[in-house]
Amino acid sequence: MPVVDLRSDTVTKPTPEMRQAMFEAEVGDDGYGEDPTVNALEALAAEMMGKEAGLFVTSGSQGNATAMMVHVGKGDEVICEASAHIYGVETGAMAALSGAQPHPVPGVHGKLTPELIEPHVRSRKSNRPRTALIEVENTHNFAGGTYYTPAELAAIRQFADRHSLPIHMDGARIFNAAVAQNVNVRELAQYADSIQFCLSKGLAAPVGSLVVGTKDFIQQARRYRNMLGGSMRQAGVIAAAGIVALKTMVQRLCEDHLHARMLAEAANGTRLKVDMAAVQTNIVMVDVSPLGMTAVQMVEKLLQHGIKVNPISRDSFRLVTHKDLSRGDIEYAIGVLKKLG
Ligand code: TLP
Repeated sequence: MPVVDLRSDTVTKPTPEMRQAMFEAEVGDDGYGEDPTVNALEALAAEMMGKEAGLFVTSGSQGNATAMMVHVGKGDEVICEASAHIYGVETGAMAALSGAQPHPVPGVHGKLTPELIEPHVRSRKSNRPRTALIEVENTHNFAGGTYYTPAELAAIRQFADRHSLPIHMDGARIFNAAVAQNVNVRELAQYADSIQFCLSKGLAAPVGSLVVGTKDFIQQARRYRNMLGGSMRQAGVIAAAGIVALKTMVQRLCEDHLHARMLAEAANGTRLKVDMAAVQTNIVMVDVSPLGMTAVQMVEKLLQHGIKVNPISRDSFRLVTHKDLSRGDIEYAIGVLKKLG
């Protein structure tokens, strides 16, 4: 029986080219700014995103945490979407590490708009938390991989400027958003002051994320990264894989998007329900409630057929496509979904 791992794109393994680059990487002590491969990765990331500087961090969570520590502090509030990763899945790091509290706002397909945000911007009374940041997630994980268009981001940027609010983008999967819309990633990045994006999801590097922003922002983020124990010394060994990821793994994401659509259409053709409008990149949320069972029960059944997926809520599970799944794997998974659904 084949094993088809649709739990996450985080399960992807490094490519042979990445392993070779890791083997050959020139390294130095990054604590002194002397690792040439880390420096090259940070410069490449900044350049690709159209920002002044970049910082290599251990993970998406550490990237978001350092960005929060720079942007906000005690008594501040961060407007984010109600099912944002930074709010619900990062162990409460925002509050614990920056001192700011999240202010969750339900979006549409995980997306905020100026109209949705406006009522939540606090008045500047002395007994109110200070609205200090808008956070957007692009693509949005738990809304099913939905993306913001450049126009939607431009509208939020205009609103943020009117209220003198910076924007942080959790762009863990920003390249999925760019490839799905056939736009340069800079067109999405230009609307955010800071961006965190992951190398170790669809881009298949073994470890790491980057934070990009102004030179001043990154200088401060570097201090907080140290505070979190994220100074990694000869990190060129892993940064080398990140460079290969950025140079070779972006365009192929469209294959993951096609696979996600194939799975979604197949699931939707059974009693399982998928909101097809939300199927935009490599994530599919599947509602099992018409089967009269819980997501956990369905996940068990799928596992008996070699299909690994994660339950997301009582009624839904998530399928995530990635480069370590072949067309044959997807076709096998479709067969199982049709059989069980
Ligand atoms: N997402 C993981 C799990 O944590 C759920 C996954 O399997 O999808 N922002 C977004 C939008 C993410 O999806 C994730 C990870 C992160 C941040 C955190 O990245 P890591 O896991 O590198 O800390």
